[in-house]
Amino acid sequence: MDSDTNARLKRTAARLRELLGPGGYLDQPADVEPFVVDHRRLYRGATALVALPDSTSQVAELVRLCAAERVPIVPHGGNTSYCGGATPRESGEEILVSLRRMNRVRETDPFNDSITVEAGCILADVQAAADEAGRLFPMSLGSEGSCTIGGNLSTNAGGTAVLRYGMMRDLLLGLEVVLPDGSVLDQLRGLRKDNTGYDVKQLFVGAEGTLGIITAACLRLYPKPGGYTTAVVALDSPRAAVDLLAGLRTALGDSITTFELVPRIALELVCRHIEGASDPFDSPHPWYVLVEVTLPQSDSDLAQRAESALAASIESGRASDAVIAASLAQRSALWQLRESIPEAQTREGASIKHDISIEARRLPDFIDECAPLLTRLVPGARLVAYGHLGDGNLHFNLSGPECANGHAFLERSPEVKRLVHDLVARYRGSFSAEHGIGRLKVDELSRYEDPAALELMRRIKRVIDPLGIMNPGKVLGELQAGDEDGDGPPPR
Ligand code: 2HG
Ligand code: ZN
Repeated sequence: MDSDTNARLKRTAARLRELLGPGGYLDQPADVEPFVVDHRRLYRGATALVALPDSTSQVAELVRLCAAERVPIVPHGGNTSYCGGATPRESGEEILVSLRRMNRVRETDPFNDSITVEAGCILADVQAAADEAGRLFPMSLGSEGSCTIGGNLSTNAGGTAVLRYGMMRDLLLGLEVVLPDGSVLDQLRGLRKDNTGYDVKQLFVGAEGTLGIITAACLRLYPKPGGYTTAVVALDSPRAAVDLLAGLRTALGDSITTFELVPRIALELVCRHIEGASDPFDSPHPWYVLVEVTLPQSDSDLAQRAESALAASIESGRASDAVIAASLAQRSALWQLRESIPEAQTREGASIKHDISIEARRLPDFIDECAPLLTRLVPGARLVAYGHLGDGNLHFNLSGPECANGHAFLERSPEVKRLVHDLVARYRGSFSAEHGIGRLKVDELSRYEDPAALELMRRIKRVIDPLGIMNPGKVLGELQAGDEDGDGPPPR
């Protein structure tokens, strides 16, 4: 860090301590430590100070102070990013802003079916607040006990109920954002219809903190379910899974909320590594899906129709077998088989992760084409392709060969990623369906994104954040003065 940068950083940190007061910041190495290492331990950054503002006006003032000294800011939620999006860089020049003290539910409105919450609210707490009001907030993720609404919005989180309710973007009604100059974008209202020009609030969804700091949001609620029909269905192939989905949708419409693909190897890893997990079937099957149908309070026949539809799929040969949960405990046990796959894969050893999406009906062809190429590239590597088949989104992960050296396997990561992502591009799919770009996938974005879209993104970034202080280096990478059309942020 040069002496000028150091001086500006020190001045800013001193002003922030004054602004935020005791309890409003962390600056001791041991306190800062959990904020500078990402969830997957891919990155270790550094920061002089973690700011803990407790109001939108404090965030605004904080941003103004940083902008005046051109000190970069990294917004931070529950630290569950898969791509290092909330981790400061190694230089220590950035101030980290955690919204964890801004965790109030501002309003629950059952009439409007909406809830207004601050960005630091933990997702599970928002689900609980909605439930208390007799409603459902449907976003559902493995990390829901620690991820925050600000992070969910900033990464446009997906999860296991997208099929029915959409991604975080679809659950958004209104937004409050502190912009990079410290002004506040106030679109915090619960309107269902608003056609007044560009929908600027949506720009901040999926921007991963590179355009501003989301401080509060108004989110959609849904009727509370009357119950669930939850089943694990055994199948011969991903093609059979896609056919099953088509059949179930015809029979049950959009009451299918979850349709998750699980290969045999994932079930084996879960049974091997996760306490209490067991195979629900007597004999092994090559593939499974976890299906959940959400039953409305008003339609008592739907459970029966769901069970008949599953039975019909077995009779017609589309599926081989099915286990339907008969109690809440069984429902949790079936969910555990799916939700603990990431943990089981981590315990198994080194893995290379992909988060791809392709139109769902083409996924089986993709798997058939990609799997043998991967086996040829890394003999012995084990494909653990699982996830949100109903959305066309798979975690196309690779575990190292059994007993292999983890480091040697991970060194193959660039070639493996290239193979998978090149093929995804040929299928006109996405190399990042729900985990975002962060720092990890910056090069992939510039390689695979449509050049016109990429150029628009760069221009938008320059217009909204001309000083380049918001989460620099993430999503679009470094935007230097002289980039492309030469109007990047001025040199510091
Ligand atoms: C999931 O769907 C998460 O379980 C994690 O998105 C995926 O660990 C992964 O690769
Ligand atoms: Zn996922």
